[in-house]
Amino acid sequence: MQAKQVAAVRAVQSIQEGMVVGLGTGSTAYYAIQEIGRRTAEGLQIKAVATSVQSENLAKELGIPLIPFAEVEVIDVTIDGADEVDGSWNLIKGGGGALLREKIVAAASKQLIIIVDESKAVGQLGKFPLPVEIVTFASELTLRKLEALGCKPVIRLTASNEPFITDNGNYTVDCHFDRIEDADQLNLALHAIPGVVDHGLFLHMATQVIVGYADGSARELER
Ligand code: DER
Repeated sequence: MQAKQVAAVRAVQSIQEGMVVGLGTGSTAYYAIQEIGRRTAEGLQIKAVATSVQSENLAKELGIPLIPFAEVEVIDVTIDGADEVDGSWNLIKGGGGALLREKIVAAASKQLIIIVDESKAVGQLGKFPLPVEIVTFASELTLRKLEALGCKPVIRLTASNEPFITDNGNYTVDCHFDRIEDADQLNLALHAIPGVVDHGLFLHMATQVIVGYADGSARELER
C-alpha cells in the first residue's frame, strides 16, 4: 500500500456511524474517499459534503451519500491532505486548487484530520509555493500587491497554458516565498489585499496529523 493510502485508511477509522464527514481534495484525500466508499458499501451510515467538484463526483461514483450544506449543522470530521505541515500542525494547502472550499469546510468541522506522506512534514512552511485564490478582475493589481509581500506570484496555468479557473470561478496564484517566517502575520497581510479571496495557510485548524510510510506503517505527528 502507498504511504498516502496508509495514512488515509488509518484516518478513516475515526469515522463513526451517523457522522457528517467532509471529503478533502487531492491524491491523498482520494484514498480516504475510496476507503469511505468501501465502508459505506459495507453498511456504514454517514452523510458527506465535498470540498471540490472533483471529490463530489468521486463520492457520487462510490455511492457515498452527499447532503446539501443547507442541511449541515456541523461537520463531525473532515479528512484532507496538505502540501506542507509543520511542527505546530500549521499547513500549506491548495496544491490541488481547492483551498477555498477546503477552508470553508475545515472551519465548520469539529475535527480536521490531515493525511500526508513523510515528504510533506517540514520544519518551516514556505518551500512549497503558497497558493492564493484571487478574483480575476484587475488581477494584475492584486499580483503586484502579492509581490510587495516578498514573494514571486505566478498565476497557475492549465496544461493548455490557460489560467486555471477554480470551482468558484477565480484564479489561483502560486506565491514563491521560499520560507515563511511569520505565518500568522502573513495571513493577516493577505486578507488585507482586496482581490484576495483566501489562501493556503491553514493555521491552528488541524486536530490530528497522520503520516503514512512506504513500509505500510502510519503514525500521528507529535505537536
Ligand atoms: O489542494 C489541496 O489542498 C490538497 O489537499 C493538497 O494540499 C494535497 O494534495 P495531495 O494529497 O495530492 O498531495
